[in-house]
Amino acid sequence: MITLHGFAASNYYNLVKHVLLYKELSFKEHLIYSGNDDLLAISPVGKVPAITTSEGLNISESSVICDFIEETYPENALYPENAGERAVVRQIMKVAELYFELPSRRLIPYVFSGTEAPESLKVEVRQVLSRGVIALSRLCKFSPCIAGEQFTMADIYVYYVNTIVSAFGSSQLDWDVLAQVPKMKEWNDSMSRSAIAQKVEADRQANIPEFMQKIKTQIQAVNPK
Ligand SMILES: N[C@@H](CCC(=O)N[C@@H](CS)C(=O)NCC(=O)O)C(=O)O
Repeated sequence: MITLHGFAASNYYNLVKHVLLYKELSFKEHLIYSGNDDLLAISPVGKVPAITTSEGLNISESSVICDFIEETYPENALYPENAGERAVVRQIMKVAELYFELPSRRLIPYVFSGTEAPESLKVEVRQVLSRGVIALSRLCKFSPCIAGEQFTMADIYVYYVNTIVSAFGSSQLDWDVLAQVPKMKEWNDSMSRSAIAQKVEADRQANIPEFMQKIKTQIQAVNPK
């Protein structure tokens, strides 16, 4: 059985969990936070998520884990058969990671510490997000799925990327980023109504108090009063 390591407040953890649930695979969750030294034995950079396969192999990096799951458990396929179509799906995922997720994440420390991000950083983040908006407007189809008719890994991946864009990018920049990509908000809303997304969200909500306590402890350790 697969073990999924990490915590439910993490969007990266949740996207892998969504894939496992979508594929109806049996797995167990091992609650572990980044910063825990035990995580380094499983995940070389000490980040979550990581999985341990039924053969005892440890794998980290969410997109690598997604590919491993798809290749090992091809039922309920999440990539198109055609190589070109598969590349488009992966392109959407990569663009979302580089131009939506990562810039939005740069604002997280300011949100958690309750401080204002420097204007220069906001300008930089806005520029990168703007490139993401243009690229995703060109790449995404939403007809009805993100890459076209077939539900793919990109639907799951971008949905969880968008949670970070909304919570940190949009909120800090006072700019509704998702609304800039035509049809993205409607698609996002329909994704959030799926039974799997609702289960993942309920687990996320349940983990938030403990996660916030960890963050508070970390901030106090760096910045004792
Ligand atoms: N590229 C990694 C990023 C994972 C990541 O950043 N996870 C966060 C939690 S959402 C983490 O563990 N952060 C701890 C740290 O940055 O040290 C992936 O795709 O899995």
